[in-house]
Amino acid sequence: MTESGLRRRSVLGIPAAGLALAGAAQVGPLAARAVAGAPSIQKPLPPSWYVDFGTNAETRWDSVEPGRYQTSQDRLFVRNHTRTPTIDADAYRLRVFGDGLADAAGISLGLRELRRRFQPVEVTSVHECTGNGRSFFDTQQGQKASGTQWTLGAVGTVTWQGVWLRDVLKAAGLRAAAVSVQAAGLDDDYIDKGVNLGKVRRAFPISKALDDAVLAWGADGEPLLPDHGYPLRLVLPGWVGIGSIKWLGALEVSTTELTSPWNTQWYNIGGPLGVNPVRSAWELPWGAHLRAADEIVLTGRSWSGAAPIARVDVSTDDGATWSPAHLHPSPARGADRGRGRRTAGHGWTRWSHAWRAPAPGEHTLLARATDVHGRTQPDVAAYNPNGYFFDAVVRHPVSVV
Ligand SMILES: Nc1nc2c(c(=O)[nH]1)N[C@H]1C(S)=C(S)[C@@H](COP(=O)(O)O)O[C@H]1N2
Ligand SMILES: [Mo]
Repeated sequence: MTESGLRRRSVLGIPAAGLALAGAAQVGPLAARAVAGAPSIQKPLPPSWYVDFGTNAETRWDSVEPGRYQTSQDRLFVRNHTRTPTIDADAYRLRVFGDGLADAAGISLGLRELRRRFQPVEVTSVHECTGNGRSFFDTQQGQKASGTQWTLGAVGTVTWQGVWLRDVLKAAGLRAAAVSVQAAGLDDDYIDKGVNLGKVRRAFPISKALDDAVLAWGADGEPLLPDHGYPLRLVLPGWVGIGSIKWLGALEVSTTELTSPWNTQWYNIGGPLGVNPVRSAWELPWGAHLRAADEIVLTGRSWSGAAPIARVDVSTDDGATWSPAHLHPSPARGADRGRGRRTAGHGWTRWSHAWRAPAPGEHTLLARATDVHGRTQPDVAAYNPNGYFFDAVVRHPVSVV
């Protein structure tokens, strides 16, 4: 556990289990109000499910249940720039404004109004941090990148409930001249090296807003947890996680391109990052000990921000030989209830591989996925100082005992 993780756990002077129970019973906000210097993350982070990075928490791949497709919120990674705020859903308003609307003063909407006025939609999509896999720049490629040293667990597949952003923008008087939308969160201002950069916010093109962006109040049929954006968040399916602004407070719609430090200083490699790359993970601990057998069935998942996965090739001998993994069918994509034109978003693909009579000793497992657009995973990911988009095939060590 990290130092800040320990601090978080000892804030109330009660053991981790006690705090976790209190959090579960009260769904967080009360605990947050009660504690001066409240923890960044409110939900319980059992060590068997999470690696605790203090303000961030990574899902352990070896805790993912092979039979379960979606990631439930209690197991979903958390990435907070600041800390999870406590928001009163009854008083909550979303502001939509800017010169991209017929009346630049715009509108403000409460939750009840959002639910009443707009067609509900349900979208299943991969939800992933841009920096997922960052630690492998260091451990696999020998060049460390700055930022949270995630392995591959800053990802999940979530079925979101909400409304299409395009419906709300149209109701707000969207003009044909609009080109850009900026979403801003209600969490604390972000302070970087003593400089206040204001609300966590990021701009994205109007094309994404009109395509499949969702204003989500639920996940898996439950209200959002405080840590995941309660009462309302933006979801940009397939895009870099930073695009999916939590605790959404405002949407600015503009006829000129909007920008923020989260477009220029971060989440940018020669331009603001958009669609997430292709990645794969084994549902195994790092350095797993596997009992020798005639056949070991290994499981994993692959995903791409752009398109569903078409094939996954696996190697159990450090890349000397490859064979296709067996792909499992994904549940029917949960989109297009209501007025949606087409299936929006897509989740990851589960796969398995029967490893026949592995010899006792050390082995390296590899998995390389290709999506239906032909995008695949390279042997080496392109280095960048902030460690985004580590998409190389990860070399996963195991020992057969
Ligand atoms: N308001 C706000 N929105 C935010 C963030 C944040 O710190 N504040 N973090 C972003 C980043 S970098 C990621 S990867 C996702 C993580 O969403 P999750 O914590 O629900 O998994 O939220 C994004 N939205
Ligand atoms: Mo992120």
